Amino acid sequence: MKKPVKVAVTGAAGQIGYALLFRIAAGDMLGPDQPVDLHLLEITPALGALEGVTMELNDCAFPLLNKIVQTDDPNVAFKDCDYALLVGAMPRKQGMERKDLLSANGGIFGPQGKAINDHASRDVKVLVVGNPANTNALIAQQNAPDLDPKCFTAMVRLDHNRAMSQLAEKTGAHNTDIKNVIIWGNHSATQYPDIHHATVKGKDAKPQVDDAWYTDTFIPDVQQRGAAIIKARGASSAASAASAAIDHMRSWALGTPEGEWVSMGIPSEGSYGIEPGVIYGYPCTCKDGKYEIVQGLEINEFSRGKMDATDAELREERAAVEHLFS
Ligand code: NAX
Repeated sequence: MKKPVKVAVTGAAGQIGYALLFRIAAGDMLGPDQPVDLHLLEITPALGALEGVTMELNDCAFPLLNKIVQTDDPNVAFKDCDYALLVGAMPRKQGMERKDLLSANGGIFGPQGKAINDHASRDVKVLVVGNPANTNALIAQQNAPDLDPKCFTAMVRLDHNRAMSQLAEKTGAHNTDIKNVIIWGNHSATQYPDIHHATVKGKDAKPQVDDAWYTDTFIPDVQQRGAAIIKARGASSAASAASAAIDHMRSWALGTPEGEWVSMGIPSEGSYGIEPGVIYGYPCTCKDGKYEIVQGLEINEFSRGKMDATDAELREERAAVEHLFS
């Protein structure tokens, strides 16, 4: 059996946390031969609820769960951690402007970025789930100057999985027949779900659907799926978000299959004409614990416009939080 790795999860007593922790402990994220220590971070008033979650984790008697640390101190939570899933965030309250939301989250992700900088493993893999995920990841990364910026990623994998599922349903195929969709840009309504390079059962996806369905149904449905879930369930996506977080980390840690890519929100270095620095959804392949952007994809005029629009939103978000960078 391998040596245990340390996995920090913030917002551990929340609804995504409740769907996420048991799967990490069961080995779904890092494999059936990788024991884990769970470092669970919550705000002080939620420590009681966290104790309940911990009791349930213990009651599962998971063979791979080595140890649980519960804390309200980020310095303890991120100590020597190899993986960090930043789920806890400030929810949008009624009447709150996006700008206020961004700043309020800066109060969480700035200090957490600093604690990661000061205490985590030097090649920690950080996934930000808490919204606005891309810009929260940027705030954390900007407060961790001693770490490689590539340690910080944001989750667009739920959108990626939603796109796969909707394309499968439309074409009468199974999810496993769908390869290489892309979510470009922000995890927000400006995200661009792109099927120009996707395949269904090994054949180009785009000619298998009509243009009107692609532009007027598929793209808005993927963009608005979160709102549709809230309307139907009366609560935001939780199990599917947790599942996507597991997928993101598993791909990053264990690799992507040959010839296939996944979508990850990662620091742009200018690929595909995107503003350097913003955390942007790109098609990525992963190998040996590292990710790389898939280069050289042909971008048509339609895609260019959509990719630039979501880039513009991320630049605006960055401008609203720049004062929070260390
Ligand atoms: P919940 O409100 O159920 O749970 C959030 C938890 O975070 C709470 O237990 C809270 O006490 C804790 N928390 C707040 N501030 C904290 C801090 N400073 N340190 C540690 N813990 C803290 O929300 P949940 O449904 O679990 O969603 C969590 C976040 O995921 C939200 O921001 C949500 O918007 C976001 N989502 C992101 C998605 C994505 O694809 N990137 C999709 C799903 C989800 O909407």
